[in-house]
Amino acid sequence: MPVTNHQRGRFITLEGGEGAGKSTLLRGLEAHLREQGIDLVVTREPGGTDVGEAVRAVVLDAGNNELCAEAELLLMFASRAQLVRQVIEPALAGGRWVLCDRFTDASYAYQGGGRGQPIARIADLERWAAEGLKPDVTLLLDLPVSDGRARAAGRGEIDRIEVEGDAFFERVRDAYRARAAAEPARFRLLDASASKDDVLAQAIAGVAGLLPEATS
Ligand code: Z5A
Repeated sequence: MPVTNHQRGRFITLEGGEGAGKSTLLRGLEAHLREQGIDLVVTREPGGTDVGEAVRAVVLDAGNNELCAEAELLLMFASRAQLVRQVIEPALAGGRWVLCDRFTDASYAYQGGGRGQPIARIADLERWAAEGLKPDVTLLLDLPVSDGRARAAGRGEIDRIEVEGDAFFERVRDAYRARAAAEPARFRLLDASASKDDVLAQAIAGVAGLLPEATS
């Protein structure tokens, strides 16, 4: 029997700049959703599949400093194409929810805003490689760049994207905020400068409308 729209799972993504607290929030939100009885798949980008994790190693390896912006964009979408087809779509079609640490908005913010890749080119890739898949809700952790970088400092090795300067990350933040303003129905703009508990509470409120009791 075909899966109806009603049975389809929900797709939630987490976005934000460096050190905004996505990994921290992901753990808390995953626990909350599981407590609500949600059957959940948790994944990340780039990565989430064997192929995607291999791509992640290439794009984040600080030794690959010759990687051009066009190749970086295509690699992000190569990982995404695999993740959508191998993990996300099958889960959603089977009624499972998916919680993903970053998705296509990150390409608009980093490769579009940060690297200056044409937005129309990213939109083409989104339609083709990501099957036009959009999250039901995107939680954007917004934080001043200097605060995020201070949080991330001292974590150890710096990856190929983290070596960029503040101006790059300001463009990334601007691009994220512009996307949130353009799609207010999908985005929840979270104040990531609040305490960890407060950020989790903001996120729980942000996804509450997706829960079965809220929609029945
Ligand atoms: N990328 C891209 O360019 N294009 C794409 O399409 C995609 C990705 C999908 C890997 O992402 C890189 O890939 C990323 C974008 C690029 N590069 N950068 N920069 P990632 O998500 O794996 O890595 P990340 O963005 O570097 O995440 P992160 O730096 O690990 O940060 P986070 O997960 O947002 O933060 P965290 O680890 O939860 O928290 C950082 C610290 O702050 C930690 O000590 C926490 O305890 C602390 N923290 C967290 N929340 C709080 C609050 N609320 N208050 C105080 N302290 C806090």
